[in-house]
Amino acid sequence: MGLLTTLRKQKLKDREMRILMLGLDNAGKTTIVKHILGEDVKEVSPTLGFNIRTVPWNEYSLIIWDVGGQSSLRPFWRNYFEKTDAIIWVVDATALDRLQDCKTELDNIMQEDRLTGAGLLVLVNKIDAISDPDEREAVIKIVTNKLQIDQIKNHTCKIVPCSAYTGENLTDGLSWAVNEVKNRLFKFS
Ligand code: G3D
Ligand code: MG
Repeated sequence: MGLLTTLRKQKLKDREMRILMLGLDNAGKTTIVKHILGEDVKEVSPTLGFNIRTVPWNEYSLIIWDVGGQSSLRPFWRNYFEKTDAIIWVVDATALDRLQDCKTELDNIMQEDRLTGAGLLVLVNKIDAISDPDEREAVIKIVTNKLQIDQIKNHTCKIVPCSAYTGENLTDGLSWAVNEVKNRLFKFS
């Protein structure tokens, strides 16, 4: 067992998981964290640096790093990679014209050694803005194809449509991420 795995297992014993939330600006990262914490989702302003929020999740504390996604801030993302257990990558379902930019940034993240192994949850947010189920499905397909989710090999990955406004699928998505960390770290026991 590598040193990194040992350290991560120790953290799990401490009942803490570190989750890095990234994605382009305006995707809804901060609003998602607010919803999870039961705060008013209508009051949100652009994240100029980062927010660290602690979310109690069953027997765990999830330490969520919500980092600003403006292009001027993206070079600083690398400062937050260390000790990440899971990555939540947030995509704006209503901004498909930004998917190329989104893919470029995700590709950069996926190549980062310090993030190797961390589970990847892709949240396609603002799905409440699309009422037609067929259209929703089409959007998920477009995002999956454009981001080439199926070709990501060094991370266990799941894509989930969600809404920070309604809370749809947020619990399911986060549960998946937490279980992925638990399963991965404990399979070495
Ligand atoms: P960011 O942290 O990724 O940069 P924010 O994104 O959380 O600041 O949200 C950016 C804008 O998207 C906000 O609108 C916010 O209200 C909106 N938004 C976030 N989540 C959802 C969602 O699930 N559905 C819809 N329809 N909108 C959402 P403003 O108007 O403040 O810019
Ligand atoms: Mg923000």
